[in-house]
Amino acid sequence: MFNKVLIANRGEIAARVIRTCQKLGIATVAVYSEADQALPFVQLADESYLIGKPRVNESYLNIDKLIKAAKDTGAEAIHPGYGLLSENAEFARACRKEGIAFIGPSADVMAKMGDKVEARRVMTDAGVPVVPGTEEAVQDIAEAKAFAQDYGYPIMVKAAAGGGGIGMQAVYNDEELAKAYESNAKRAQTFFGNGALFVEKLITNPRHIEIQVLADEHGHAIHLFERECSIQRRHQKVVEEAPSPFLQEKTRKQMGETALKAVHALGYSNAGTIEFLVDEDEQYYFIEMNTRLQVEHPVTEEITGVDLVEQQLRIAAGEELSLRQDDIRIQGHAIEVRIYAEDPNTFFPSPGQITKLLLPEGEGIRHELAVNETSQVTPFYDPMIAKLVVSAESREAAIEKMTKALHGYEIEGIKSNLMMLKRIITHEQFKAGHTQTSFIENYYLPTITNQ
Ligand code: MV4
Repeated sequence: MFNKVLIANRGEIAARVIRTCQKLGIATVAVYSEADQALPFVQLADESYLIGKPRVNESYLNIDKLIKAAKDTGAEAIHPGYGLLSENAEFARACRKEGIAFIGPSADVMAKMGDKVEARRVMTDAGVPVVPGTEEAVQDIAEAKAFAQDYGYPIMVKAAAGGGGIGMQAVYNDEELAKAYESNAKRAQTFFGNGALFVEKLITNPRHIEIQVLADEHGHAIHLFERECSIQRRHQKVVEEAPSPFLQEKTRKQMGETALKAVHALGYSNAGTIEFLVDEDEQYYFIEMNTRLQVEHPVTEEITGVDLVEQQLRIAAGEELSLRQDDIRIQGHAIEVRIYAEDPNTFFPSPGQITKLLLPEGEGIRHELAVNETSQVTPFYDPMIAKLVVSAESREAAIEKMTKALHGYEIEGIKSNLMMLKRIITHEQFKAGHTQTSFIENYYLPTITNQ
């Protein structure tokens, strides 16, 4: 096992990774920007290292500075967290070239999964169901139209280099397709430096269900069942839970086995997530693979008892998985909500000085925090300041616990989405398990002024 690990990230996930390192007796290095000096994760680490100005290009996205920090501090491995450089193959390559272990899969697999057309091809070859779509990037509007002619509208235009919904649009006829083609090619070029597009059949009102996997460097892999992440707003997830209230046992089993097929075909190692869209008939289709630890990983930890960060560290250190598939059982139900510093009416980020932070405590309540009661929320980074995770023996009990916890949660000084979260969690449709991706559009009307 490593003696010292550097965390190339910030906020709640940096703190999360540091906690597991401490549990395993691994020394930690936090890197931080000038804007983050006073945040809890910097204090929590054994050593902290200032890497630069607040802007991410001068700090958390600066590969040279991160490698230098690891060398200066003698860190043997880098944990990239999520977001930032976590799925950047060039970063993984740079780390390994310098003899630093990158806690994630091989750079080649990361690059493959980053290309959505390539990912579809790999999955198809492995026998994983993908959404019907073009096998290659389309070369022009005519090719996209030809697909629509063969398969029928509506279809989805997507960027080959895409992610997070950028460069993606549903279209219902030739005219819309022509417009969407031009604008999304441009957007994709701007965001990803690659304007290539492909098209797929539109899956209407799907659920977003993802399978967590762990795979070691010796060819062993297990899955840790699913997370349901359908409740989101503009591709920003808001509520996640495990297990899914929707899946039948038979589908759950099939999806787990499908995910393992994908992992073995890829020669994947470390923690990963296979994302599926699931339609009303429980048909599931691969859409993307995430080659990192995800924001919502705690709900899986809560229902399986597995520390995913510990497994990542062990795998990256070359250990064999000691967990067997039969060891992994779903125990109870877990729900996570993401707490954002944002205006509840406009959904714009709402930075500022926190003046009060009161956290509900109790059995089955877990906090992942980027801030404390004296923190400043700056405008430089993602406005997610905390996650609240509850677990209980059943979904009903978890909803009840979450409702109580949210009512005991107080943040002052900044605006937050706490009110929206309370409304979602107590909504009849949520309680009934009707958690399609259109949930917020359908049921959440932002009429409130503040929490
Ligand atoms: C889709 C889809 C419907 N049909 N693909 C959104 C982000 C990206 N990972 C894929 N996404 C979608 N792809 C086809 N062919 C609907 C979505 C989608 C969505 C997916 C998961 C969670 C929330 C979503 C919200 C809107 C659209």
